Amino acid sequence: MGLFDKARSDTASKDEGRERLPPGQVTTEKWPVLTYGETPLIETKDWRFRASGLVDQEQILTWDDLLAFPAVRIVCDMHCVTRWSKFDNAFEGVRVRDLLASLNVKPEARYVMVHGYGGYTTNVPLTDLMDDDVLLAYKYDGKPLEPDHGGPCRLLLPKLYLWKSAKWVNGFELIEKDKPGFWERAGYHMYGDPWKEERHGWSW
Ligand SMILES: Nc1nc2c(c(=O)[nH]1)N[C@H]1C(S)=C(S)[C@@H](COP(=O)(O)O)O[C@H]1N2
Ligand SMILES: [Mo]
Repeated sequence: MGLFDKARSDTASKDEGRERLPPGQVTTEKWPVLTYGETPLIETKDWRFRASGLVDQEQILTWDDLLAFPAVRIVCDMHCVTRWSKFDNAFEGVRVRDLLASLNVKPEARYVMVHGYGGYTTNVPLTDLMDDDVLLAYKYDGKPLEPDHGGPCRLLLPKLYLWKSAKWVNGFELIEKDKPGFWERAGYHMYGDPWKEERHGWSW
C-alpha cells in the first residue's frame, strides 16, 4: 500500500472513529491565504535551506539537494486556528523524516525552530516532525505550490494548526529546550493540537 492509499485509509478510519472536523472549526472549499506581512518571491535557483543548532555540522541545502530526496504524495486535512478547515488537500514534497535522517542530529535535540523567509518562526517537537505525513511540500494538486501558499516550498505538518506549517521554509534550527516562535510569542499555544483546541497559550 502506497503512502497515498495509507493517507486515504487513515482518513477513512478517522471518519468512523470520530468527527472529522475538529471542535470549533468550519469547513471551507476555497483555500484562504493567511500571511503576516508580504509574500516573498523566491526562485528555486535562489532557494536555500539551512540546518543549524544541534547538528554535527551546519548544512545548507539547495533546491537540487531537496529534490534528491524521494518525492511523496499525501492527502490531508488542514485546520487553521482562525476556524477554517479544508479537507482532502493533495500535496507533494519530501518527507521531513528523510531530510532529518541526512542531518546527523545530535541526541540532545528535542525541538525544532522552523524558519521561513521573511523572518517567520514556529516551534515544533522533533518527534512530531518524524510523522509519515510531514513534508517539505512543493506541489499542490500536482502543480508547483503558489507563492501565496508558501511556494516554492513550505513545511506541512497537518496534525497541528496550520500556523505550525511555515510557508517559504528556509531552515530548521535544532534545539534542546522548547521556546516560542512568532505566533507563540504573541500568545498562541506552544503545541497547537486542533483536536484539543490548543489555540492559545498561557497568556490567555
Ligand atoms: N512564513 C510564514 N508562514 C506561515 C504564515 C506566515 O505568516 N508566514 N502564516 C501561518 C498561518 S497563521 C497559517 S493559518 C498558514 C496559512 O497558510 P495558507 O496561507 O497557505 O492558507 O500559514 C502559516 N505559515
Ligand atoms: Mo493561521
